[in-house]
Amino acid sequence: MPSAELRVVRNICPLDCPDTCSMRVTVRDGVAIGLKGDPDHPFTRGFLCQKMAKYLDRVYGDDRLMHPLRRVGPKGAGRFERITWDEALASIASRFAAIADSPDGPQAILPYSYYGTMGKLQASSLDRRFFHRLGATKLDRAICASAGGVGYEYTVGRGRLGADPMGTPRCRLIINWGSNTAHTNSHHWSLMVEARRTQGATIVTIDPFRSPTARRSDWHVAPRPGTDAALALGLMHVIWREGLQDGDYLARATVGADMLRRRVLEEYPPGRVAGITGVDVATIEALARKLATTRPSLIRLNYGMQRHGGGGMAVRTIACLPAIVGSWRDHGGGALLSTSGTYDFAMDRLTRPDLSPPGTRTINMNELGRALAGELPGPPVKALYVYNSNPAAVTPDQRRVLAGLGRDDLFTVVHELFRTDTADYADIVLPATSQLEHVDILGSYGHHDVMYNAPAIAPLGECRSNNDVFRALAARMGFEAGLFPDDETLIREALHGGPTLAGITPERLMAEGAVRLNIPADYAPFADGAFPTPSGKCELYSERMLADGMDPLPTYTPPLEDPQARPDLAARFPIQLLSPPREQFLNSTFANNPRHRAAAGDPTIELADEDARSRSLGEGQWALVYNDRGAFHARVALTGSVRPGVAVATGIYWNRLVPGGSNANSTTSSALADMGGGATFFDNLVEVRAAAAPPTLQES
Ligand SMILES: Nc1nc2c(c(=O)[nH]1)N[C@H]1C(S)=C(S)[C@@H](COP(=O)(O)OP(=O)(O)OC[C@H]3O[C@@H](n4cnc5c(=O)[nH]c(N)nc54)[C@H](O)[C@@H]3O)O[C@H]1N2
Ligand SMILES: Nc1nc2c(c(=O)[nH]1)N[C@H]1C(S)=C(S)[C@@H](COP(=O)(O)OP(=O)(O)OC[C@H]3O[C@@H](n4cnc5c(=O)[nH]c(N)nc54)[C@H](O)[C@@H]3O)O[C@H]1N2
Ligand code: SF4
Ligand SMILES: [Mo]
Repeated sequence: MPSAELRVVRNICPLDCPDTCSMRVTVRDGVAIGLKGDPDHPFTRGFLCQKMAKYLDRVYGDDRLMHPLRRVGPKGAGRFERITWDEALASIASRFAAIADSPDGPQAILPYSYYGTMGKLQASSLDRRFFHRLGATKLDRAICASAGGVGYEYTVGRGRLGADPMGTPRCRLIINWGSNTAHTNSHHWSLMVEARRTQGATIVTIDPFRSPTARRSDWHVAPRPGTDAALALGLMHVIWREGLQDGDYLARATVGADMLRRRVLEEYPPGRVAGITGVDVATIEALARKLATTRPSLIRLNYGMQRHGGGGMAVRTIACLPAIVGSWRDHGGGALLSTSGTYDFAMDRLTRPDLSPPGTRTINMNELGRALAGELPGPPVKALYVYNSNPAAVTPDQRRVLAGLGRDDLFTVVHELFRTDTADYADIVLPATSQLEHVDILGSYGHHDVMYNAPAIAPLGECRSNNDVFRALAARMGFEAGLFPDDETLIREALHGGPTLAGITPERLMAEGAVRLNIPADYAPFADGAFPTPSGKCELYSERMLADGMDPLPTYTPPLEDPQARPDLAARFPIQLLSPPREQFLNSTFANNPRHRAAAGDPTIELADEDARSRSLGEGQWALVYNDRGAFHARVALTGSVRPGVAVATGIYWNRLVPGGSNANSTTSSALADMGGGATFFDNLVEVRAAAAPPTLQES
């Protein structure tokens, strides 16, 4: 017998990242020994980011959970004993059945998940069916993209449609607006750099933080946090004042152009906008002229400006710009927030919302702390089932989240690959498979391919995929077996969608790995001026917004916690804290991996020199960052990356693994944004002071 059989299997990066890379896994005798970016995939082009390049360390990490566990210590202490799957499933099923039969009913059970994996199967199929069938509370998954998603939809219409990133190399102007593209969307960044090299494109970044992307751009514009709508309205003022608008496109493809023109000319002169945004008049004028006179131009809108009280309106306002300058006309031009709406997956067939009893309540995942404290309407939350997420680290208002997770009367299940901060609070921990160990199909929110993830290796230890667990739990609960079919059936159902999926069969996906949606090579969604809105046009004026109680025209909505809007609060907490992701981590994923942790180092707080000086803080010194919600420790970093009054603490660290035992989410607020119930992580006033070197809670 040959001792070494080598196979190469096509896998897809499952992480919550717009790039959705195609990977090649080399397997010998059932063990993955190599992993690299697929050289044949047009977006991946043979490279993976530094986070995933070492994914095999994670798959085979010593700290992988390998069997089910039951808690033996106090909640949060992370002390467990091994149990069998049979015991684990029996105890979950009996507890769920008891709660469902109690006067509180099944709505006292709350699922909590996000996108630890983006796979259609492992992130949103049998899990949803299971909880819908159970009658559990529904979760509004609004932690990331919902404010901007709603604002964008009001403007350009149903679905998240945007520019084709494959057209980016054609662009001559690229604006990264609230987007740290070089780190958070690195394959798109490489196409931007290609545009600079081949077209002489100018790359602009609009960000209060001199982010790694801003540093590598040709032009960095740094508004005060949460003031992007005002900046966009100022650009419109200059464009109309100087007659630089695309009159033909405006006339045939928009509604409300005259009303918007009047508003910006009257209310948003550059002098006023400079006062709101902190961006000087000359810069506003120069940027407006550049945008209106350069084609093709792309605005890569991302999540930075959404995580503020006025985040929905900010995205809605910026999304008007391409129609005013006519940049939707070009392949690669216009705006790109997400490509996810281009996919016609049969999501309702997969998730079966019809199984959920009418009138079932929904809880916004940003309000987990309030939900666990019993502050929301409806029955108390008696059981929590967490998968694909690490709420103890990622959810705002962390002190309250942890207090809730610590409740002795709460029954918590955590299905995970690792003993996360959240798992420490679980009654039952279940071991999950990695992407190499299960099958899935994926869309993307940064390109336009459908991808097939073939299992490369058998599940390690006793690990089980999300779907395998929900099938087993459904059987224990006596649910109809037909609702919980095998993964192959689910793939077929998912692909039974609309026109962009026509001709994309499981067989084709298995053979080709990745297949572009049924859209033209020079896809430009609104080149013809038709938009999927009620009016069929780009809605600069929106009747729907008026009906929903909002200003129907773009406007500036100040942040909830801004020194101009809340001088009282700013008197005590004068610094606006941004806490965006760090290069080495994907949200809190990888924050436990030794190599990634070493590269990231201790948590930092980047401050303006004068803010540090006035607080007697020096480079590298430990500081306490705090407000009324909580506090965390970080080392002062004087990087020249922020203006006075703004600070940046990149994350997301695990509480257990950082000195002081809490991360930046101990200060963030669970207040919701103006649209979509979105999170407001970056709308956060804090104060900073010197602190003694804090102890780390646990080393592992
Ligand atoms: N390396 C890495 N990549 C990731 C992730 C990760 O954790 N690590 N996370 C993934 C996920 S889930 C997401 S949602 C995306 C997020 O992708 P991005 O949207 O690029 O992410 P952020 O870094 O949160 O925000 C982008 C920038 O917005 C800036 N910003 C903050 N407030 C404002 C504001 O008011 N106005 C403007 N103009 N800018 C502002 C921040 O300083 C930051 O540099 O990235 C994905 N990719
Ligand atoms: N302060 C601050 N907070 C933030 C953000 C920020 O920028 N600043 N970003 C926010 C954003 S954009 C997002 S999207 C959220 C992300 O929040 P989360 O979705 O909670 O993201 P992660 O921290 O990556 O946690 C995902 C977990 O899923 C697990 N997992 C992976 N695959 C599987 C699987 O197949 N099965 C199971 N059961 N588990 C699996 C991983 O091990 C990991 O622990 O965080 C938000 N929190
Ligand atoms: S995290 Fe993003 S860039 Fe990195 S390998 Fe995954 S999809 Fe690609
Ligand atoms: Mo996200």
